[in-house]
Amino acid sequence: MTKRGAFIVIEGLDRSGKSTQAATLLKRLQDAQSPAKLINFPDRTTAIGKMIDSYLRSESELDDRAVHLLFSANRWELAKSIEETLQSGETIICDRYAFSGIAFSASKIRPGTNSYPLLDYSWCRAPDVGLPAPDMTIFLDVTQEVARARGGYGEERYEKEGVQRRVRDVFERVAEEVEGSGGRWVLVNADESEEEVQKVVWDTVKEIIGGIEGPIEKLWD
Ligand code: NYM
Ligand code: MG
Repeated sequence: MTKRGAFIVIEGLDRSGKSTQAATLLKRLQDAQSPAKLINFPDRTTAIGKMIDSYLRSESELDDRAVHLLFSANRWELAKSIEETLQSGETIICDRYAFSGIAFSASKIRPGTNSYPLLDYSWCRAPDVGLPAPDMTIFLDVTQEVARARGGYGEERYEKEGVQRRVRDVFERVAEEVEGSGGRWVLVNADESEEEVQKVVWDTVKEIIGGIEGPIEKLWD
C-alpha cells in the first residue's frame, strides 16, 4: 500500500518561534529527499485572507464572531488542496491551524470587563469540525519572560501580554481535548535555543516523515 504524506501542525503563541522552526523543518525534510511543503494559517493571500489581514493590522473592524468564521473559512477553502497534497505523498508542515482559531477567539474578553469567554469554547470549535486532522501537532511552549526577552510582540491585534496569557490557558484545554480524541499533541519547551528546539522537533517528526498508512482523519470527529 502506498503511503500518504504526514500532516504536521506547528502551534504556539506569538514569539514562540513557529515560523522559524517550520522553515527549518521544511529544509531538513527536503535535504532528506522527503517531499514536503509548508503552508500557514491565516493564508493572507486569498480573498478571505485579505479580510483577515486587514483586521489583524487594525485597518478594519469586524464582529468577533464574523472574524472567527472567516479564520475557519480560510482553512476550509484550502482543505481540499491539503487532502490532495497528502494523498500525493507529500508531507505538509502547517504553521498554525484550527487550534489557534479556538485559542485566540475563546480567550477574548467581554468589552470593558476582565471576564471571558466572550465566545464560548464549543461555539469556537464547531466550524472546524470535519477539517483534515493533523497526524501530529507540535506545540512550541514559550513563557512570557522569554517572549519578552525576544524583543516583545509586534503591532498586530492580539500581540499583547494579557491576550497571550489567556490564549495560553485556552491552548491547555485544546491540548487535553486533542489527546482525548486520539490525536497527538507534543509539547516542546520553546524557551530553549533555536538549535535545541530544532533538534527536539526533528527527533519528534522523524518517525512519521516516511509517510503514513491509513486515511486522513477528520478533526474532532
Ligand atoms: N489567529 C490565527 C487567529 O486568531 N485565529 C486563527 O484561526 C489563526 C490561524 O492570527 N496572532 C491569530 C493568531 C495570530 C494572528 O498569525 C496571525 P501569525 O501566524 O502570527 O501570522
Ligand atoms: Mg504573529
